Amino acid sequence: MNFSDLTSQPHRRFNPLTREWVLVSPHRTARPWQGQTEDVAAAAPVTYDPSCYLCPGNLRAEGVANPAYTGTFVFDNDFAALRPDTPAEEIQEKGLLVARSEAGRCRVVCFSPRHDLTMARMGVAELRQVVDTWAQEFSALGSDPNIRSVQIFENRGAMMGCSNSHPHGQIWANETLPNELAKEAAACREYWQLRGATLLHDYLQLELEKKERLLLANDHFVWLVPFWAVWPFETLLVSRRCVSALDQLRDEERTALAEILRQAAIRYDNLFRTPFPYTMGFHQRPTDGGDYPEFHLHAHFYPPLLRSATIRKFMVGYEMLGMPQRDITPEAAARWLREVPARHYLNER
Ligand code: H2U
Ligand code: ZN
Repeated sequence: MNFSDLTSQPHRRFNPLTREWVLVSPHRTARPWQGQTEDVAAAAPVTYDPSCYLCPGNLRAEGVANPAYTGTFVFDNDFAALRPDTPAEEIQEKGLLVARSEAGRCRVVCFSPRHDLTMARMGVAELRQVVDTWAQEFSALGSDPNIRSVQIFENRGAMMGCSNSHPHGQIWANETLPNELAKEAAACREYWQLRGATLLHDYLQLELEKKERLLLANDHFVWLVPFWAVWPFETLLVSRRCVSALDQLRDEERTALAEILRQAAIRYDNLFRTPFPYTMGFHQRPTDGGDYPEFHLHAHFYPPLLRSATIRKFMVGYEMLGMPQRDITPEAAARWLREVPARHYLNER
């Protein structure tokens, strides 16, 4: 098979981070659509919503009041999925009924006091505060000897299960590595042992040479469509320098991250002129105290929208029983995302 066949022939692509395959069927984009369409929410119109549990000064569900915060604001999730005081216990019957207790902590991070903003419409200075807050949280949670993974993420849009349009993200910190991080950490370690470089460093050099999946780049970060993307407009944000987590980023790198996050969020919103739903999050080194020179900081964006604001991808049928599959090639998605204007559609005049 030749690289030029990738645009026309059904094939599988390998994801070296998870060591799983995705089926790519470029010819299927032509099929008609008579399925479900979605309602996509417009941008929140008000800067302060008295009924929002994240706005400054308001009461949360458990009766605690938020402070009159002016930048970022972080609190322990009132409905935390993981709790620090969970006793250590185990069930094990014939290797078939197996369970273990899991301790941890869940935090909610408000990005801004403004109810109506999103990453795409916040300034670089404000986003820089978000980056600093994430880095601080990673260090503080990660320094707890019972925490081995700090998962920072943002669920955006009701379609992705986000419960509130106030700009916010979550952090789940676990006693053990979640599946995705465990797969990536193992692949990165093996690659490092074999080649003496981080997997994403070498991958980034290839993408910088080939250029066809590149979206945006600044001095410290590159945003691209990974060769093995599953979601229609899935992207990957990679640091140029081999750092294993946000805590290792220097001043100028943190600002560069804020800039590229803002730019990426604008491109996504402009794609279908809608607040673009996605789950995004960082993968960072495990926080078990080990040295992870092979782990390379990156963020994944997983958006569900397929070819307009109202048609979304579901992972059903063959994908539940077999493997993930995609119709638009990563290269076509990259071309489409690159052509989108750099200025947010709500700021047009
Ligand atoms: P999502 O919008 O991604 O669901 O995140 C909101 C989180 O905020 C959610 O995990 C928490 C929910 O448990 N939350 C509180 O901690 N306090 C509240 O008063 C409401 C929601
Ligand atoms: Zn709010």
